[in-house]
This record gives sequence, structure tokens and C-alpha cells, in this order.
Amino acid sequence: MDLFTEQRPHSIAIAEGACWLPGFALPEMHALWPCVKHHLTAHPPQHMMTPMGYVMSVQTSSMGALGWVSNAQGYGYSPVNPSTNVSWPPLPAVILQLAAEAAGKAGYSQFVPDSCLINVYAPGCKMGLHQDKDEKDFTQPIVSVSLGLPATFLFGGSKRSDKPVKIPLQHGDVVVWGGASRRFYHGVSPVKAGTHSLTGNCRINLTLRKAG
Ligand code: MD6
Ligand code: FE
Repeated sequence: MDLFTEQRPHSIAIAEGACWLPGFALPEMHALWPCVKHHLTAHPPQHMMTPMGYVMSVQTSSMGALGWVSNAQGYGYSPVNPSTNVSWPPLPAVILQLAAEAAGKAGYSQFVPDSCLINVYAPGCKMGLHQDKDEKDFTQPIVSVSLGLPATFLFGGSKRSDKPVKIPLQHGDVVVWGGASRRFYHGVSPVKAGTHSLTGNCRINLTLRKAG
């Protein structure tokens, strides 16, 4: 085993095409965290509105050619930040590399995301069960990186009523889904209050996709 494999030992299957990679991002954290922190200072996360007119509890920012946006017209992707009309900054190399390595470990080669959604969860924030279906190419997986406070990730099936498995995500964990589970329902339970040495009192999630 090389050092790289030793540092990132296991992959836990959670559904067909989906796996949990505990601690996968930890070896890169020294480069990843400063990059996320700097981004959030320059592009402060905002509460978006759902198409139904509710304010989302999480606060959102993006990187890459396409940022995830939600407004009265629906969910989708935009090349500009809707609050400034300015393009999102490019995806940093450390994030592109981490996404490709995690996707590769899960069996998806050559993953090149063009979108990184950054969600900031204060205590009590959650994400209801939903499907990711606004991307063009469903052969490409989704890579989700968790930072800061722990959270329970819910991973269901192709129907909203499918009972989700509960995954206790910790700082540095990565979840990858694609293939048969690419459009499976998923969500996040309300984040419990706490303090993390890097993020303080929040959970931050990076969701990497090839959207366009
Ligand atoms: C998370 N976010 O923040 C998971 N999906 O941990 C999502 O699953 C998600 O925030 C589609 C669009 C926006 C999202
Ligand atoms: Fe999602």
C-alpha cells in the first residue's frame, strides 16, 4: 500500500453506485480549508429562496463556471452570482483534484466538475429530501465533501417514500453517488449545535457536479 492509500483506507457502499469515504478529504485539509475560508469571505453565502417562496435555512455560495441557484423561476445553474451579477471564481486545483480522486475511488473515472456549491449550515439548518436533476449529464457523479460540525446525511432511493439510510458524516468525509443512484433522494437532518476547531459553529458542505 502506498502512503496515499494508507491515509484514505475505506469506502463504505451505501447504495448501488454510491459510497461513503470517511476522512477522504483530511490529507488535503491543510490546503482545502484556507481556500474555502477565503472564498466565503470574498463571496459571502446567502439565503436563497425556493421556487415555492420559502427562504432556505442553509446559506449558499458557489465556485466554478456554473453556480447552483434557486429563485421563483426554479432551481438551476447560473454563470453569475445572482446577488452581484459577477461570474463565480474558478474551481481551485485542490478542489478539482480532490473531486476527481474521490470519484475515481468510487469507480467514476475522469470526473471534471464545473460547479461547486458551498452550503453553510448553522445549527438547526437542514436540507429536505430531494433529487439532483438539474444537471445535463447524469452519467457524471456527485461528490459531496463535509467540513466542520457533524451531520446526519439521509440517503434514500428513487422514490421519495423510500426509507433513507442515515450516514453520520464527520469533518473530512466525502460521499459520492452516481450510476444507478444518481437521482436518488437525499437530504440532511438538522445540524446540532457545537463548535469545530476550523469552521466554528457551522457545517459546510461542498457539492461538486458537472452541471453543464
Ligand atoms: C448538502 N446538498 O448540503 C447537500 N442538492 O450536504 C444537496 O444535496 C443539494 O444543496 C441540490 C441542490 C442544492 C443542494
Ligand atoms: Fe442534492
